[in-house]
Parts: sequence; C-alpha cells; structure tokens
Amino acid sequence: MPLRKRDRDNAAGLTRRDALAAAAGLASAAALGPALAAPAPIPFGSAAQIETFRADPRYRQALLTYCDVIVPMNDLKWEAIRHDRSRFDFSGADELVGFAERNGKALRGHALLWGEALPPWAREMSTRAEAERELVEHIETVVDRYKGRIATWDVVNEVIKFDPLEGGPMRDTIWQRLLGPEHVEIAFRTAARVDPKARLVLNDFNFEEGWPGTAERRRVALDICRRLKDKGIPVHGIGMQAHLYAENSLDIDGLQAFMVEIGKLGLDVEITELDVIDWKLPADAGTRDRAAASLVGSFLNAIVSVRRPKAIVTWGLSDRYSWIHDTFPRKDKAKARPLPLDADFKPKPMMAVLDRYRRGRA
Ligand code: 9MR
Repeated sequence: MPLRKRDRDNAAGLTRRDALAAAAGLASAAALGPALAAPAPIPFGSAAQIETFRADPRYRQALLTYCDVIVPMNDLKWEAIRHDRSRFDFSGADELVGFAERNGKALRGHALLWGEALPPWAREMSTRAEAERELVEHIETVVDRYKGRIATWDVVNEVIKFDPLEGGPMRDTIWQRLLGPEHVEIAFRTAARVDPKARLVLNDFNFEEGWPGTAERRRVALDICRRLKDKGIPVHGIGMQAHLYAENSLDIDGLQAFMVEIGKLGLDVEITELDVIDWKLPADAGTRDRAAASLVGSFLNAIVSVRRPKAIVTWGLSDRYSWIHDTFPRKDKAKARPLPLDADFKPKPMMAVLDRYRRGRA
C-alpha cells in the first residue's frame, strides 16, 4: 500500500515541521521561526488540603499522577502558622512541602499577606508599629524557612477592592487600616530581601469578566505592580485566581489587553486557583462537565495566545473536595462539579483541556 505523504516524511525521519519547512523552501524547521515552534509545556498543579491529603490515599495518588506543582491550600496561611502568637507552627506546611520535595514537585507558597484566614489576635492588632512588626517578622520567618524550596510566593492575596470603582482601589483589611496601601510594598520588599531568588506574585480574583469593576481591577493590579517596579521593589508576576462563574461571560478582549500590559511591565502571569462555579448550570452532569471544559478552554486560550502562563493551578483536583460545595450550593442540591477529576477521581473533559497545555500541545 503506498505511503501517504505524512507517513513518507515520518519514515524519512522528518518531523511535520521539517516537512512544512521544506514545503516553504526553507532549510530546516528552525527557520520557520518561533511562530510555529512547538509550544512550551505549562506546568500544571493543584492546591492540596492537608486534612484530605492525610485521610484519602486516592487524593495523594492524584497529586502524584497529575501535578507538577503543589500549593498548600491553607497551611501557609496565618491562621495555620500563627494560631498561637508566641510561636510559629509549620507542622501542616512541612508535611505538604516534604511530600512535594520527595516527589520532585515544584511548590507555590500561598499566601504571605491576606486580610482573611487570620488568627483572632492578628485581627485585633491596633497600631501601625505593631502591624508592621508582625508582618515583617512573619514574612522573614516563613520565607526564610522555605528559602530555595518554595520557588514562587503569592506575596499579597486579594488586596484589591472587590469593586475599586466604589471608593477603591484597596480592599478594607486590617493591613490596609493600619498600614495603608504601603502594606503591599512592605510585603514585597521583605520577601525579596529574605529570598532574592524567589518569584514574587500579586494574586487576586476576577480579572476575566466584562463588568466595569473588573476592568478597573485589572488596571489597579497593573498600577500596583508598576509602582513597585518604579520604586525598585521586585515583583515578578500577577496571579489570576480564575474562580470562573459558568453563568458569566468572559471578556476576551479585556483579558488579552491585560496580557499585553502585563508583558509591557516585564511580568509573568500565572493561573493560581482555577475552578468552575457551576451552581447555575443545568442538572445533567455531562452538560455541566462539557460547559466547564469549554469555559476553561476559552479562558486559557485567550490568555495563552498572548502570554504563556508560568503555571496553571486548580484549587483542588477532585469534585469530591472543593470549597464550591459550601460557598456556591446548587438549588437542586446536586453536588458541584468544579474540578478536573470527578468525585471518583476519574478525569473529566476539563482534564483533557488542561493536559494539552501541560504537554505543550496547545
Ligand atoms: O479553599 C480554601 C478554604 O479551604 C479555606 O477555608 C479558605 C479560608 O482560608 O480559603 C479557601 O481558599 C481561598 C484562597 O485562599 C484565596 N482565594 C479564594 C479561595 C476560596 O475561598
């Protein structure tokens, strides 16, 4: 049987790109330039919750099977490390960091400063000096402990006001009340001083929808990073949480313009907490899974076609365990299906979408 052209090229040891290059009259595939170069794989990962990690071997296995990156979901938060004011408790964080290290997984640290998940004593701080002293000591201690091991930090999480058009731009937190907008600088400056090689990220939610407040959120994120850079304070990336509401549409143009601006500032982008809020979708599981995969595909495609994220991280792996169940319960009481594996750890269509980026096929 005669070989088809593609098979002939393969048989001759030519790649598809060599064949394309030859057809274009070029000496080699390299001459095709970067536009047709195979896309670089984008590391994929998930946040891991310690209780589930300890209790469910299938969950640990899923982390091993699917993830290049692991993010302790809650164990690097103040609530976990600083529940006792007089000492630092790294027990949960160490367990997850050790698991990642033993298994050759990269780590993201989440998060050095956040207005939530604080122990009661931290919510009761009352002076500027106290807040600054605690914040600096916290970041020094935590970043130093994992120096050279946690490569990337969400230095500040959710510091932008929900709708900055309503008296923004900064979110009302204990840090903003006591330190003003300077809390962001203090956090980045301290993290950079302790681990100059760490990648330092501003992490926040809702950069992807079409309402005016979202456009303003994107503008504020860029503005904060620009100001840091102007002052010589290192910042390396913007983390997009991407808790995507299935019932809302994406602002593709706005997203792509955001990527261009991120690039102009010399920053990277990372997807840090991806999942799909499916509370308004129809009951049928297959319909929901296809809708979620399609939404994730459109979102990632819009971003990747302008700027390749440094990592894509989902906020959990299996529908069995997700914050969405409690926060966005469905009226029909059906379980939410926000993640790439189903409740029995079987890959869903969303995983196929993510896998394409992980393998450098998109
Ligand atoms: O999923 C996290 C949940 O288990 C915690 O109870 C909660 C408070 O610490 O935080 C959740 O994770 C949040 C993340 O840290 C920041 N972005 C929003 C996430 C969902 O609430």
